[in-house]
Amino acid sequence: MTSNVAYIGLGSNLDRPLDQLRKAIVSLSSLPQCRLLGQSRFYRSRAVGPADQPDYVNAAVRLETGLSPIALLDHLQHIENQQGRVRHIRWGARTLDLDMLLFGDCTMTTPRLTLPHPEMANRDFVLQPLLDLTPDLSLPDGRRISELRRQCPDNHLVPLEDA
Ligand code: J1C
Repeated sequence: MTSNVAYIGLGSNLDRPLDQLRKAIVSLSSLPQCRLLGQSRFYRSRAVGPADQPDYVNAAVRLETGLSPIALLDHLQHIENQQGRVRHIRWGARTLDLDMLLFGDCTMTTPRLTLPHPEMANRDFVLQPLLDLTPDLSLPDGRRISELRRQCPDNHLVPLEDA
């Protein structure tokens, strides 16, 4: 079996966000052909997008997986649906988002899946959790996550002490 290391970003700002993320991590850790290699700290972050919504909790996990990228995406969307993700307005409040940030060195652009995740480079709530997991991580094009983190806009990221 060929396996890859994938990084998944988690976000929520509705219905007890920290519980949503903890529950999603339990689901991710029991996916078929997958093994949870690590999880970041949990962070509170100010909403990017419309300002009239609660703060988010964000985190990331590192998974070893024998699944294909699309099969993994299917599972992520199933978990989102299980936790009651309703597609409201674009950039509005949400109970659970699961984003596939990186899948090995895979790069692809298809209607359902773009890798690496197109928006990760300028979001501190994605980059900092990745650095918790793998401080020397780089994108497939060689750019260092630590360098992107230094350059990206400040979104008032605060680690949750009691997480
Ligand atoms: C579609 N997709 O994207 S939802 C899906 N590539 O149907 C997929 N790599 O088919 C497709 N991973 O807006 C294409 N899905 O957290 C991928 N996110 C891929 C997954 N502020 C892919 N502070 C649409 N924190 C899909 N989040 C893609 N503000 C978009 C959910 C899954 C993330 C947000 C803070 C946040 C935000 C906004 C409102 C901008 C935030 C945060 C959606 N998250």
